[in-house]
Amino acid sequence: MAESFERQQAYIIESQRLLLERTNVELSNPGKIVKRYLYPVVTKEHIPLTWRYDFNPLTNPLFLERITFNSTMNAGALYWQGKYLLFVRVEGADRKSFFAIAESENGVDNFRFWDQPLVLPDLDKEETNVYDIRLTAHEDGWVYGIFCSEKRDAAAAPGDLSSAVASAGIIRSKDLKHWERLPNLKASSQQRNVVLHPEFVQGKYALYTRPQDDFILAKRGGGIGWSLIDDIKNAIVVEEQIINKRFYHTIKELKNGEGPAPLKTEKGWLHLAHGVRGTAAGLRYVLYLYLTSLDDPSQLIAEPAGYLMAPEGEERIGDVSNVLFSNGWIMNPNGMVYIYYASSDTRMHVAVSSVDRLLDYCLNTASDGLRSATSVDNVLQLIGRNALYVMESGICSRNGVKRA
Ligand code: M1P
Repeated sequence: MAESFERQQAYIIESQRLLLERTNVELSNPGKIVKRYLYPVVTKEHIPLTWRYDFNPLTNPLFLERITFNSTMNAGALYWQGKYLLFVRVEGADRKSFFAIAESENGVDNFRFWDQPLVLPDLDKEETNVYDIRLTAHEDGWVYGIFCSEKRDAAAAPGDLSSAVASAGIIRSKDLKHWERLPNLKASSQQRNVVLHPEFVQGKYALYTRPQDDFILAKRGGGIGWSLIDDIKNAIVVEEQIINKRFYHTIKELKNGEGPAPLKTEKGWLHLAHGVRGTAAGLRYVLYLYLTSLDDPSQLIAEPAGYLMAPEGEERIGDVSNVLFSNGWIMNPNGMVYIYYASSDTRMHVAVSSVDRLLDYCLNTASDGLRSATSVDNVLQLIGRNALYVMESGICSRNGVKRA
């Protein structure tokens, strides 16, 4: 018995050591806007063994897992004291999520969880689940975390154990160790994907919102909203304007949501968001970019047509398949942008780009004309502009095939 315990334990410890120390591999992707990496950066196998196993041979002679986790997904991100931090949504086999911080020196591998999960001040005993936190280092000196706080719909019919209500929970800290919980955001609709803008706007806090009539579907909620907040310690959505709309027959026709807090660049606020459409196989979640004005972050400047990233290969498969979701990215001091995204509600990945590249993409890719005719027109225009260079330079023939 003792021998089996020791062998089992040694094997599990060694397997995890190899996983945590594994070097990630950048995938070559010439001409693409972002570079993906071969391995996910945080999986449920990265979760510390002391959170999962009872190490006492007397109480766990078979060295079996005592607490099982289902996924590590939808992580907020923060660049903190030169390190890349992920506030991972850790979901248990019991379907409940909580937040746990994992850190890496280089942002692409060797993520290690801190000793224990984040313990949120427990304000409301009806709150059943918390997830999808967005971090904002605000100019007021606090680091804010805004997350979805979910509870059963009190108006649900007896026997309906699925209907839920989503609102936005708010915490803040100055050292990431001690967290103050502020009252949840008050709004007239359900809210998910609420994000704090990093600067004051007209002397107020500004929130990106996502009004929704229903727990799952946005319905009359027209897209990503914007609301100025008088008092963050008693945050109320008084007025809300839709700044990034949903459109028929697009990647975001069903719903969309702000990703992480936008990045400030010399050409505007750079936003990452998710767009959702329906398919015969269920909802499809992709990631897209848009740019808003530095003078007025609620004013759209540019939005390339379609998605920046969609599920590829194994990313397509998981608990909720065909989903990419991002609520965390980091712009490091060298202008490199680390996009942390979850695939299919199961594991975390990173894709790396630069501010220059993302701005170039945003400003030089045509916006969505919303019709096939405009899409083909965009292609014709590009062919027309290329004709001169291609013919004169002799690099390749008109259809892009290299000349013999
Ligand atoms: O399952 C996909 C996603 O579904 C929801 O997305 P949204 O907030 O746009 O409605 C969330 O539950 C999210 O966590 C999940 O990844």
